[in-house]
Amino acid sequence: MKPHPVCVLLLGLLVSVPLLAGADKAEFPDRRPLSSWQSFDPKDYGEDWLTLDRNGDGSTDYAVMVNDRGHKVREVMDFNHDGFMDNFYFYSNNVLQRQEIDTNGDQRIDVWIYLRRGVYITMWERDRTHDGVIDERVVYGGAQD
Ligand SMILES: [Ca+2]
Ligand SMILES: [Ca+2]
Repeated sequence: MKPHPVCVLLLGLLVSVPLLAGADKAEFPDRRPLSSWQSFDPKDYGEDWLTLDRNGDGSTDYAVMVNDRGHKVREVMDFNHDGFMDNFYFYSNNVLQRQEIDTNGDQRIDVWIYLRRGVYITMWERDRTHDGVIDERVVYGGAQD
């Protein structure tokens, strides 16, 4: 009996993912420190920031910092409204350069997404085990412009 094509595909994924993660492991940095301004505590976003309580629960869940030209510099969200910031956006000249996400709400970043021209993903990294160490990285090729 021939295996179902979907089973073959799944098996391929199971085999290929650990190989991919293992191959580059030595190149990965041990830890990725937060930027100096980055905080999971909404109370840390002071007068340099415009803050909002979008769902009206009394806790800040959105903060944005703009420069003197009105361009976004940094933007932070408590996306799941658990009282801690979890999505961090890094801008340059109003264009999104990088997004960092705490996907499981343990107040540690576990996904890093790098963009070109604000929309094209050039690379992403992930801490799949939530231990603070990056263990997966995918780099996309393609024409540079
Ligand atoms: Ca949150
Ligand atoms: Ca996390």
